[in-house]
Amino acid sequence: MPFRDVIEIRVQGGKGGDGALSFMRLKYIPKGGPDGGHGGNGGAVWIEAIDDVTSLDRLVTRQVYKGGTGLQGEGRERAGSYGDDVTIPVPIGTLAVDADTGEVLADLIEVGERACVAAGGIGGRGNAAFANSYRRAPRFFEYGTPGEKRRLRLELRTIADVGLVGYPNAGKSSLLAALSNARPKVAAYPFTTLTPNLGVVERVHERFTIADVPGIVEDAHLGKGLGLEFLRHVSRTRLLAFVLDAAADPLAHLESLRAELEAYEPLLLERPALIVLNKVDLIDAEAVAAGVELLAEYGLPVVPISAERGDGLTDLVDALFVLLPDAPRPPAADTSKQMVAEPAMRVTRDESGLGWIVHGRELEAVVARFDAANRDAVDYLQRHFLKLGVYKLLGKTGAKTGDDVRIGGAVFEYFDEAAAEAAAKAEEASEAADEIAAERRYLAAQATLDDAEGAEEAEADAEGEGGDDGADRAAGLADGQPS
Ligand SMILES: Nc1nc2c(ncn2[C@@H]2O[C@H](COP(=O)(O)OP(=O)(O)OP(=O)(O)O)[C@@H](O)[C@H]2O)c(=O)[nH]1
Ligand SMILES: [Mg+2]
Repeated sequence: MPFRDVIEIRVQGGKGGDGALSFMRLKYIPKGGPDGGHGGNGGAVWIEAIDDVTSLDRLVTRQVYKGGTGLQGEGRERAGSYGDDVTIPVPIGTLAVDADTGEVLADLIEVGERACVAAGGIGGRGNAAFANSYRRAPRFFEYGTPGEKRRLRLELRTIADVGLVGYPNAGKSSLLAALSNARPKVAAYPFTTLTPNLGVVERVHERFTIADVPGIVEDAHLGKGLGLEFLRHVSRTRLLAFVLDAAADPLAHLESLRAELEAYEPLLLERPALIVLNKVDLIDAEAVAAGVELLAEYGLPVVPISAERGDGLTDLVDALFVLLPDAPRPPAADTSKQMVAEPAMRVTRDESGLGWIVHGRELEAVVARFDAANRDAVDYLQRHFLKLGVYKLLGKTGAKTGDDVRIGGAVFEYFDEAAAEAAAKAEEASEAADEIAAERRYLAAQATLDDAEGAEEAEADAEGEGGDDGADRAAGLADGQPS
C-alpha cells in the first residue's frame, strides 16, 4: 500500500482579541471610570497522534489550518472569549518540522501525545488595565497579537520494531512476506519496493512489527538509487536486520550498507542488529558455513535463511524475539529549541540622517500592540520606553530633544531623560500600587465570567452602593482628561 509520508501544510494560530475601550455608563453618573476588558487569546493549532490513522494522506486535501480568533474585550471589564483550538490528527511516528528553519517542533511516538505547532495570539488589555491615579481615563487599549504562523512539514516515520536493511533484490520483501501477514510485491529486479511496507510477526501472546524499506546502494547518501529518504523509517526501529544475498557479495554489501547508515546517522551503527544471510539455497553448505564465519567477525548474530524455501525462518524469528526485549525504543528527535542570542535593542540613524531608529524584536512587538496615532497610547509607550532604558540608549548615541525616533511602525519624539525621569519617579510609586489593584479587578472580572448571570446582578448591587464614590471619581476625571 503506497502512502504519502512527507507533506507540507500551513498552520496559523488565531489572532488575540483587542482590549476594549470603554467607560462605565451609569444612569446618574455620566462619566464613570474606564472599564474596558481584555481581549481573548487566539486559538492554537495542535497535532495529536491517534491510533486509527496510518498515513498523512487525508491531510493533503487541506492546506491551511487556522486557530479561532479571540474576541474583543467588552465594557464592564468583561474579557472577550478565547478562540477555539484546532487539532490535526496525525499517525503515530509523525515528526513536525518548521519547513523554513528546520527546527524540530514535535516527535509524536505515542497515542494521545500532543504538540502545539502554532500558538494563538495573546489578547490585548482593555483600557481599565491602564488606569492608575495618574492616568485616570486612559483612552486607549492594547491590540491582540497575531498568532504564530508557519509552514509545517510533517514526516511520517514508521515505528516498527525491526527494520530490514539491504541491497535491492536481497530478498527483504520476500522475507517480510514469509514472516508476516504482509504481502509486499516481490520481483527479480532491483527497486521493486518503492515505499515502506509494514508487517506483524505473531507467536502465541507475542508479536512484533517489521518494516521492509526500499533497497539501499552504495552512495545512496549522494542520492544514488532511491537515496536515503527511507532510512527515516529505519531510524525509528529498535532492531536492525541486515539482509544480505548469499549469492552476491555479502561481505562487501554489508560494508557499504553500514557506511551508508553512518552517513545518514552515525548512531544507527550502535543500534542492536543482526545479520540475515538470505538465499542460502543458491549456494552449497560449505559456502554457507564460510559466509557465516566471515560475517560473524562483525560481532553480530548471523542467521542463514532462505526466504523462498523457508529454511532457517524459525531460528530467525526466535533470534528476533530474544533480541527485541532488550532493544530500547529509539530516542525521539531533539525538540529543544536553540536560542539565538540577539541584542535587546540597537539604535541606528534613519534614512534622512536626522532621526533615529530603535531596533529590537520585543520592543517592536510592544509598539505594534498600540494605536500609534492615539495620544494616550503614545504617552503610555513613552513612559514604558523610559523604564526599558530606550531613552538612555538614545541619549548615549547622540539623540537631542525633539529628534524623531522610529520604533516598528510608529514615530516618537525624543525627550531629555533626566527631566522626564523626575516626573516619572513620582508617578511610579503610585502606579505600582494601582497596577496591582487593576490586576485584582481583572481577576475578579474573570471569576465572575464563569457565572455571568449571578455576576451581573452582583455588579449592579455594587454599583448602587458605590455611587457616591464613583461620582467623586468621575468629577476628578473630568478635570484631568486630556482635551
Ligand atoms: N533463490 C532465492 N531467491 C530468492 C530468495 N529470496 C528472494 N528471492 C528472489 O530474489 C528476488 C528479489 O526479491 P525481493 O524480495 O523482491 O527483494 P527485495 O530485497 O525486496 O528487493 P527490492 O524491493 O528491489 O529492494 C525475487 O525474484 C525473489 O524471488 C531466496 O531465499 N532464494
Ligand atoms: Mg522489496
